[in-house]
Amino acid sequence: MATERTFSILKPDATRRNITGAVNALIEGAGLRIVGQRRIQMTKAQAEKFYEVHKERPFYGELVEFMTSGPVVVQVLQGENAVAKYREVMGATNPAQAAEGTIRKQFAESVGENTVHGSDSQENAKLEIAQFFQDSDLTA
Ligand code: DAT
Ligand code: MG
Repeated sequence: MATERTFSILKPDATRRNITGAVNALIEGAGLRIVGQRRIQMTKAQAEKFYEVHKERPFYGELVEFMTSGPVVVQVLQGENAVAKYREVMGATNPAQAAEGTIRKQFAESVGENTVHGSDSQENAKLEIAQFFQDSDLTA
């Protein structure tokens, strides 16, 4: 296993409920290190680009609206097998199907407002990180 990085977003439902610290505790508790973190208000253009892969899906408009409905925390997480590990820590997309102990099981309100984003591959992690961070922003 190699040390790698993944991209994470704490979504507007997390900032609205002031639970970003509680979510970060689960992230760090799983052995992932937050090596970059910034709270931002995503623009519509940023959200549209970020979720471009879903643009033909029926929920795309709703997703972009939600992601711009309040501040988010963009993060880079580093650790052994970070991409797969964070997907495990997040839990299933639909919180009703998320395993016990996962972020989405504990915190997510619905399939649309599901508290966190995590990259689904190393390739996408690199692209997503580059959309929000410069290398010089990141330090382990
Ligand atoms: P994930 O975020 O687990 O990678 P995804 O990439 O399939 O899931 O979808 C991206 C986001 O889109 C997801 O976090 C929430 C929203 N979404 C997915 N499926 C949805 C649905 N059936 N209804 C509403 N929103 C949905
Ligand atoms: Mg996804």
